[in-house]
Amino acid sequence: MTTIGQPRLTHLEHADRYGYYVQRGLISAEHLARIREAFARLQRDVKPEWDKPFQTYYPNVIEFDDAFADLIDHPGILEGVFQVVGQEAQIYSNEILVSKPNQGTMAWHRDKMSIGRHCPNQFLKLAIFLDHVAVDGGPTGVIPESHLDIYKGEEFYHHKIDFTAGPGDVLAFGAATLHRAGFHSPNRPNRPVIFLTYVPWWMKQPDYYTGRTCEKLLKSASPLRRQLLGVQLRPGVSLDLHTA
Ligand SMILES: O=C(O)CCC(=O)C(=O)O
Repeated sequence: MTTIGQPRLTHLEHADRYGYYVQRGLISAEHLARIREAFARLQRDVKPEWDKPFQTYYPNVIEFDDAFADLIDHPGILEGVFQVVGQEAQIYSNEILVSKPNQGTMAWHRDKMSIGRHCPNQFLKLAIFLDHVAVDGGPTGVIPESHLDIYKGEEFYHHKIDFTAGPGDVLAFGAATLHRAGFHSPNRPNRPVIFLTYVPWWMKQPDYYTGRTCEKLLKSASPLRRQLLGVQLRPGVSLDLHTA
């Protein structure tokens, strides 16, 4: 967004107004190199939960390698998450979705409408990009302002943004924001994206999320990380008293 003298919107203001926000180049080159190495190993050593012609899905990746786990409490990521979700944020899910060349697009959809209907941005999904994603390379798309009327769908489609990402970019959007993976041309490579979803402490984590009981993660976890994993709120954060 261009600034012409006035302050930029905060992540919270951008999410409230448009249903998403963007952080360009947030993840350092050094961290991205670790992530790429871990992702190559993941593909070699782990059977995906599903492998469809258009998409491959690896859940719970933070348990596989610290390169992924170190994203959950990355200060830049938490800056936006704490603004939007609150200081009592915890992880809801964490996965890698690999879009594959398929000559089509995913359908526009909203995630978890039972949450999105009431508190759209309290279910905040972050797409973290490893590589450049071209407009025909399976870009994640969002529709600005589609979170403002959950009873409308198609009416919004022509306002779409196909997010052409750079390495280390983050695109965050709420449960009621229409989104999809866009056109993925046969000439483009597979497109991995790490998705981290954060919710407030009082929201239930799903059964398929297993990080809360992962010994490997818990043994070295800081109080902040224990909170994010869903174990215990960190000292100074209370549901009855928070200042963010
Ligand atoms: O892979 C993408 O870019 C979109 C993924 C998506 O629609 C979802 O996670 O619900």
